[in-house]
Amino acid sequence: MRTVFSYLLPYKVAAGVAFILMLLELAVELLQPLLLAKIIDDGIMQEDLATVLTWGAVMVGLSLLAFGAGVLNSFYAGHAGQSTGFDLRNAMFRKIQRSSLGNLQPFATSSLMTRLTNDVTQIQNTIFMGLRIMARAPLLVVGGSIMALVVNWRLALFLLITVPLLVFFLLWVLKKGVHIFGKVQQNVDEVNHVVRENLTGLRLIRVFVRERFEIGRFVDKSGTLMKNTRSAFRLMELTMPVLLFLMNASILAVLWFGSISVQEGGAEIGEVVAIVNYATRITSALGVFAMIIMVFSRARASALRIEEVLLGTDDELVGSQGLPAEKTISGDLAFADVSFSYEEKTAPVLEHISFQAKRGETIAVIGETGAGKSSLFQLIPKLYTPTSGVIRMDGVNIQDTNVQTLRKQIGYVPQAVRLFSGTIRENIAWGVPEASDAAVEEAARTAQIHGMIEALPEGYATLVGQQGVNLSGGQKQRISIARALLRNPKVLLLDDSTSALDTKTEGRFLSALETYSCTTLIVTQKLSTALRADSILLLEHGKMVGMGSHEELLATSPLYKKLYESQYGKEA
Ligand code: DUT
Ligand code: MG
Repeated sequence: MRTVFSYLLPYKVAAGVAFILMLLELAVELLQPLLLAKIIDDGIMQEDLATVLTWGAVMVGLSLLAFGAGVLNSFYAGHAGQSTGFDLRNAMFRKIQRSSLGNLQPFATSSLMTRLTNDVTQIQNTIFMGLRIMARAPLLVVGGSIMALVVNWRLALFLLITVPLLVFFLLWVLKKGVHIFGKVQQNVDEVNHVVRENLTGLRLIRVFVRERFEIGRFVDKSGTLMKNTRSAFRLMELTMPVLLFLMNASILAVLWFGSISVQEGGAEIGEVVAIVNYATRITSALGVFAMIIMVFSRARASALRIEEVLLGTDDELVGSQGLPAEKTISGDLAFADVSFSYEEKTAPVLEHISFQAKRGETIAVIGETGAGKSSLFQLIPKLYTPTSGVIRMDGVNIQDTNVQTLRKQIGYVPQAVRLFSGTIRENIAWGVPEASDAAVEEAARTAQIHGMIEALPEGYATLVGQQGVNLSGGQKQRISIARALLRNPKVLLLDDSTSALDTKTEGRFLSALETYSCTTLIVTQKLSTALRADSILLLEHGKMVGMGSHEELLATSPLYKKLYESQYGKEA
């Protein structure tokens, strides 16, 4: 809670002003019954019209003042709430951007989305409500009770028996509410998760005829959300009747004993009216209190979820801040006994990997699916940190290099290609926005996609994605390759990036690539591609089972021999 609400600090002036305005409103509200009593006792009962008019005018004046204060209070409270929410959202987004992938592993994407939107909204609302009414309700209860005592303590005692009872009751509701609303928030997460999975997997779901199952899954999650929200609201609904019943009972008692007192001369009629008036105001304040409980319970659950993200310890950039930011690497890459697992205590996906790739060399990485090829690649731009062993770039442990400097010199084409909304040009120049048209075209040419782009009516200005053309998997792959090449990388990582290219196009691409002097690691299923590399690294179940030229592997590795024979036939 504390971390989240510390984001309110920069807006303490606005919050302070809102709070003072709220106190002003409260003061007027507490004075009203007193004035009412005065008008009745000194004016109406004495048949003194002047007094009625004077105090009536004062009441109207004060009401106008309270109204003005209320409007201004909304303004400042809104400013404080919205600004805090804005800052919180940005802080979380920044944290997510800079956090290492290992650190984000425990969060589902949908859960991060709920935290960035829903949870922040909860906090915004709470701050607004807090400054608008939250403090007013308890103060009104306390202030109202005191004022009632001042007016006529004997009559006020009837009220004062009920108020503590109600406060205890509401505290009990609060305790239950926090628990239930925590659950509700988690349910919202789960519903979002199902929705997200479904929206991204629409085609798959259709083809596998899983609609019914998925609808069932959604209804199930959505039903739990409804059930828990309903019990939360039931709890809240329970409070109002209990509240009204007890307060009405005490108002009856005030009226009963009030009328006796008035007859015996122990109280004035105006005093009775004033106390009843305080009683109704206290009741409505307690009612507001019930609503506040609801908002607060939600805010608490939300704040905890936001803090889970904000208080994540690591920050990729901080770790390498002291290191030289601009240093060109030449591309000598070496793995020394590197092992890696995604999460602690899980089986390693890479074990004791050692190899070297000299600058300008091309290494083909082959291995069955799940062998650890993509994992190996992700260690090089420091997306993950090895569990043990050292990766060196130009002889320097990459853990000791500036992470952004390193990444700027690596061209990475991930296995799952991702384009962003925008034009084709923007997508290719995504890593180098200032690139010239000539450079963009050059990269596209090497990636064997220039011709296809030129053929489009709008060429490089064609929009991709929902508003534009839909590209084939192979086309996206090549745009993604062009994007990596445009950066003129010193190390190029191609993770199965040529899988959708036919042999001829692929051959042309690999030849064009030779003009780039970068160390290239290429994951491929095709031995024809591997044969063009300087050496081949063979992975099996996370272990290196061979490294060398085609001839060397053929002579030493039975697995390689088998692979070769399966693709080229035994007689080869
Ligand atoms: N793995 C995880 N978490 C991840 C990614 C992978 O635990 O975020 C596991 C799954 C697998 C192993 O790591 O058992 C290696 O996966 P990788 O993706 O590195 O395998 P690959 O060689 O790239 O397989 P493919 O050819 O299917 O791309
Ligand atoms: Mg892979």
